[in-house]
Amino acid sequence: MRVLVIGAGGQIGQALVPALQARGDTLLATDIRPLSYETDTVLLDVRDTEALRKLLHQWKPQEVYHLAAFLSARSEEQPRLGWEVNFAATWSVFELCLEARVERVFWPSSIAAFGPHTPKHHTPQYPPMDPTGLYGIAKLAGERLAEYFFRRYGLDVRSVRFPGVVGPGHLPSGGTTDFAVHMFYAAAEKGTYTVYLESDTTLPMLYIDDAVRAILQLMEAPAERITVRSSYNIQGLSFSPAQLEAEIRKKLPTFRCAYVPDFRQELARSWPESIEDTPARRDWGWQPQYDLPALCEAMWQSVPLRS
Ligand code: NAD
Ligand code: AKB
Repeated sequence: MRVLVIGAGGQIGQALVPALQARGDTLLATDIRPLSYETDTVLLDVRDTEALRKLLHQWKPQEVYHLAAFLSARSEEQPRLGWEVNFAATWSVFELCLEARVERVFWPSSIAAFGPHTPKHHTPQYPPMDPTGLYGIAKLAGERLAEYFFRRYGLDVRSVRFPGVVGPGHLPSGGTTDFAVHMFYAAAEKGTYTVYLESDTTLPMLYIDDAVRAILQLMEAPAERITVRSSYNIQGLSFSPAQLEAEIRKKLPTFRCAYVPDFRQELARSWPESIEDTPARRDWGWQPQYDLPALCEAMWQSVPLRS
């Protein structure tokens, strides 16, 4: 399989690229900045339509994984750029993939596409969606665009609404769920951490290995099994900052958090606490493997502890 990964330098890209390589794919990675790991790379701004067109026609990928994004907090700081990267560039990617006869496209949405009127618990696949943040607005528009490109042009776009992704080796930035990675590193390095959310803000989360498995399973499923052409709900686990703090304390008993909420609290409170994911389980066999103790155990295998 010839594959192009756009936005390969981020939290999900740096875990997905080795998984695609392990599958035997011939891969080209692109990002706007140099990657922190070794792989064949072309530097490219996804908003540069002509450069992307040229690359697609030269590389001729069968699959494209479009991961370039401005996450939720960063999109609040620079809303126009957030729209350009998260929505306008996604339009170009879909259009150019169609033109270059790409067989399958993966593009992730987010739990940020939900909003204050979305049911908070066991959020169904098709609830009311009224995102308040620019990132969520762009994700919801992107979901509609994905379905439109499939129905109107037959472009095989596949998508999941990722919860907050937690994994080692990459300190995420610009998101609202970043605390769940940062807390491990701060606990190991300093023994304290200041959380920018209220302690009881429960959010859906997903361990990185589950996230990568979801992408691979969805992309490998036969097209006729895919009944959701906007974006599939997937649930991993749910926890609040206080629950994560308590779990970390089992390893580091003196660890303490302070809670100083900022603007990200409003975004987090508008998102669901848990997700109902029957269509993903039924259509392509989604089944998460990590609960909170398993996630923490996996993180402690990689996060260096102070001696
Ligand atoms: P990230 O912020 O870690 O990585 C995004 C990458 O996009 C970065 O390497 C960045 O350099 C690149 N990028 C930004 N602007 C670009 C541009 N103009 N041109 C080319 N590249 C550009 O994000 P991630 O966590 O790896 O997320 C990947 C995808 O998954 C995104 O669509 C994101 O919205 C989605 N998602 C992530 C999470 C999560 O918790 N990580 C949750 C829900 C959805
Ligand atoms: C963010 O917090 O912005 C992302 C997401 C949930 O999409 N991690």
